[in-house]
Amino acid sequence: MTGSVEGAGADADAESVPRERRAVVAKRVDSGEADLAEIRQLAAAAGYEVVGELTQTRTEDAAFMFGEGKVAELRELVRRTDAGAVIVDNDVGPYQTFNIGGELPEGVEVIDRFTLILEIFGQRADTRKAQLQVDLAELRYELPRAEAKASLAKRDERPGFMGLGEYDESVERDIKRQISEIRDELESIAEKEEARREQRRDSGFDLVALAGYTNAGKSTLMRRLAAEIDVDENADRHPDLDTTAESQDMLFTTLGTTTRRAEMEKRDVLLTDTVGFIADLPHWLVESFESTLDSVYRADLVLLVVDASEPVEEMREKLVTSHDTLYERNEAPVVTVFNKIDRLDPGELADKRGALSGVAPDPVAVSAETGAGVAELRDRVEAELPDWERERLVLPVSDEAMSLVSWIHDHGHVDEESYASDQVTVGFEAKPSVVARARSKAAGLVPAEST
Ligand SMILES: Nc1nc2c(ncn2[C@@H]2O[C@H](COP(=O)(O)OP(=O)(O)OP(=O)(O)O)[C@@H](O)[C@H]2O)c(=O)[nH]1
Ligand SMILES: [Mg+2]
Repeated sequence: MTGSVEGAGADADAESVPRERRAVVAKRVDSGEADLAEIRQLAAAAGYEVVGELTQTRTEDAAFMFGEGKVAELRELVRRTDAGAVIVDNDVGPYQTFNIGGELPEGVEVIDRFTLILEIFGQRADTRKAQLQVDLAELRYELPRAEAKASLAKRDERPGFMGLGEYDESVERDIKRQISEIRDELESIAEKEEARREQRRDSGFDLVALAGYTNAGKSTLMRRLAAEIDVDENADRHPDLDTTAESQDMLFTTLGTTTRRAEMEKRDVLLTDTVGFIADLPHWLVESFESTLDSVYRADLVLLVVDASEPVEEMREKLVTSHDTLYERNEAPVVTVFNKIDRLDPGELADKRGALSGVAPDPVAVSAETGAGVAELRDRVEAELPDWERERLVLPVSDEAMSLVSWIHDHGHVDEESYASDQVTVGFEAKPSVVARARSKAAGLVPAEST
């Protein structure tokens, strides 16, 4: 214990956070009660300490978002808590942001929900692709603001403002040019990734993707499924497995995509973990991160992970939104996974299954943390993956035939292999494309005596 005698520990802790990281969170709703839980989590994920909060239920004020009395209250709260930022969980327009800022003490920043999410993404962007996506989202956020300024300046006939008009038009052009450059680069990255997916499919892998809201437990489940094969003798063959994506009780822990091998009984599965969904994102932000979700949309099977410890209505809402997002672009089968069942008692789980049977007909219940239900999940993955074809080839004995047999071992599941003096028989199951290639390779083989 550091046994301090000087007053309340909480205050002492708060003092150590720099002012610009001390934030007041605020939210307005038209009716009902404003819920600050998510914006608090987002603020924490971005590294802010929430030192005060304020809510209001009323219709939107065009100038200030909140009522003027409430803005005065906000100013007092900011002063009292010595906050350096106000985080507003509403879609705050550029003028509203400016107006609120004008009422606050000098230097206090006004941040809206989307800017906050962008800030988190910016901090976590650790690949070229993630950085490009963050840049793209920022530019798309700026563009309508630059357009508004340019058209205002153009409308203004006063000669002194003409120069400003030209200036702002060039800013707008510059933003558009940067957007198109970033799009080109993202497209070429996407093409490379698509080629890699195809190559992996050709090698006999099934591609399984984890999807779901942020903090549902995707990364923890990924580690669990990958770890399932990482026992004893396999341990040193996959040294990277225990350093997979990190997990924290925090929104948007994972931003990039991570792919790991997860051997099932027969199938060779590549499991991809990626960025989580979050509610109420504007379309430009979703579109900017679209290609991150390509690995989900182009998978052979999607595991939709839901935090089953949340209230049933929240689960329903997230399931419905996730299904809409997925089915719009994705043709692969979706298996719903109820995660964190270690936090529920069996009765509660049964109730939730029943209540959600319309949106999640046959979910697999697991705890990624304890491993409960994970074996059943692996069986479901194998059952839901697109069917393999059966084939039985009789080959002449030759070096080429031997290398074809080992190719088949690598790309499918061999259950019969017998050798006679002049021929090899190999029976196997594999993806239709692999079977087709094995057949054509076999047709090209010539008996040993004629080579
Ligand atoms: N009790 C319990 N906690 C879990 C379980 N699975 C995950 N968690 C916790 O939930 C939090 C989020 O887990 P992650 O695996 O990071 O979630 P995620 O879906 O990858 O989140 P993002 O990367 O932010 O989208 C962490 O604190 C985990 O320890 C579970 O089965 N039971
Ligand atoms: Mg994650």
